[in-house]
Amino acid sequence: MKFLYCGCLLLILIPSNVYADSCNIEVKVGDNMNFVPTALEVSATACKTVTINLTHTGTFPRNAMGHNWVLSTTENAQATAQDGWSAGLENQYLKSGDPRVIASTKIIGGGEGDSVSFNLSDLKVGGDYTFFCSFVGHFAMMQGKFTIIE
Ligand SMILES: [Cu+2]
Repeated sequence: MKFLYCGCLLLILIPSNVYADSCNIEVKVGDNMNFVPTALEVSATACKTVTINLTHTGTFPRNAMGHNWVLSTTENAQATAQDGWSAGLENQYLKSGDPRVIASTKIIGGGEGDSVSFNLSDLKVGGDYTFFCSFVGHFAMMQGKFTIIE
């Protein structure tokens, strides 16, 4: 009797900073100011609705190193974040009812998580969108492209 041994290793290469074709996206933040992954791509054909599951893997509380995940057009992103700074932590550092906000989670601290779902049909394929954190001072570091493909 012969045993066939296959030492083949199947490697599937996926760019580590982009999740394609996923409607349910895990985003990690921590005790420093960055999002993992740093850019997101979703397919409008595959996803009617996108859910962002934001997890804070760090230990600092939300008032010290809190983060949220906010989506707006790239054009509105910086002003939306900066206008949110004065709204305070109790308002998730976003102006109440800000129409520029397409979707947003709560501000979370270490060990916490929050999710947000939104409709892709309201957005444009190929449109210019940016996700960011609206915690005071985080915008410059914590922003990434949100790309919608066919
Ligand atoms: Cu942040």
